[in-house]
Amino acid sequence: MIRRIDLRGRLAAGEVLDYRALVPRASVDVESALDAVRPICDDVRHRGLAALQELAARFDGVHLDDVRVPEVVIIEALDGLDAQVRVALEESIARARRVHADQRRTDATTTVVPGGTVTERWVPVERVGLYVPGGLAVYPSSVVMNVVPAQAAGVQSIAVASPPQKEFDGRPHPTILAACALLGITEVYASGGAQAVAMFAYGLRGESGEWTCAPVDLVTGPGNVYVAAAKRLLKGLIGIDAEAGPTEIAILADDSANPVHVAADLISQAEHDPLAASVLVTDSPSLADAVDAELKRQVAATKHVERVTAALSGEQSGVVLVDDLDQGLAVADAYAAEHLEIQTTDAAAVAARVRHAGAVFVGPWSPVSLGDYAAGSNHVLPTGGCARHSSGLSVQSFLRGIHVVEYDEAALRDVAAHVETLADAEDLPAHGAAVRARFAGRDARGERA
Ligand code: HSO
Ligand code: ZN
Repeated sequence: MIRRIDLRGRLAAGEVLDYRALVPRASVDVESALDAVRPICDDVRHRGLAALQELAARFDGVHLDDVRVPEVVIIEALDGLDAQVRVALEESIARARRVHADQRRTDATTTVVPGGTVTERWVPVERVGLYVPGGLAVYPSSVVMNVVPAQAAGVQSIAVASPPQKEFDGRPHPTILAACALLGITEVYASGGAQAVAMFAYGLRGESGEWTCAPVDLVTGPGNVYVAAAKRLLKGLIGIDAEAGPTEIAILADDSANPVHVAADLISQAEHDPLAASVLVTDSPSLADAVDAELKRQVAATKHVERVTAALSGEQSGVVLVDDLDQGLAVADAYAAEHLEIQTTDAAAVAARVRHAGAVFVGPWSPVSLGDYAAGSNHVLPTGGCARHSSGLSVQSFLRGIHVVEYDEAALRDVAAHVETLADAEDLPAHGAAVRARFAGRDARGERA
């Protein structure tokens, strides 16, 4: 069901291995979704609610009177929330808040020279739009993972959008609304896909021109390829977190790993999407065989068997056999998985050597599902190899660092010649003149700091 890539012996045979090209990887073509998304974004920009209504009818099969979910509907969703789900969500929120509170940044002032300071001030983004996908599953946990860091960063205005659901009167799923209520979010829109991102970016006006949804500064949250394409298209007008792709799990395991757990974890993320990627990297052929057998057994019994089978048998999934853990780490780093589990002896030491991963899950008691819901960590993570250059969602995603520069006269005088020299070197003499102008008159009058 899952393909094998056997790298054993190839280094010894003198081959130069390009691990990035060898690891399985889904090809998600955001670029080609741009053509479909462009007219949708334009339509929302120019026709507002009428466009959103037509798009909701076309893509979600619902008639929308209004996109804004009344506050009372959000609050009432809490009454309908299963008591156990509520307790679990509250625990998830509490843990995430603990972790994200520690990510807050304090302003730092550097005295560069006596009389010359640079302060880095951390200022939250003013207004954000958080996207919560609908589609194959319902994700109240993603409400938590988006809202908690935004709130911890001090964002004042937070709006949530999630696709309208046919079976719920064109409103987002009630569990999504209930999660919003638990987090104190009262601005929610029944809008999904590219059109939701466009609504956030351009804003939405009512009949008399007032904002129904004021434009946001930043859009975050996972979504399908159309959401990613809309983010790419509108980036610049708005900030974005990342273009999320299908979820990925990589597991680096040795002989000590339990094949039952490894198979279960591979299946857990395959359950998200037929395009999800599950990759096992191991130096143990016997573990690989045992995992194969376990996958057969467990997949037969899993609920979303079609999705899981499609994901595991897709070109994006595979078992990579390596010579040793060093090569395993090189493969894992080249893959730069959204989630990387380390199931080896001395897992913490192996994990400490990982350079590229969205999040690392260490040892037998830290499965990815824990992080998805209740570890306290964030589950909005870089996919598609973006972990090489990007981080998951955090408080930092919602902050901007502003440099505040303050020099006194003596400190400026002290460095003036260097500024002039560099300005001349760049053939920008007016830059140097702007500094000199401050001293010319004073020097002539014999004034000095
Ligand atoms: N594994 C997903 C997040 C998620 N899982 C939500 C369950 N619900 C992407 O990190
Ligand atoms: Zn998951």
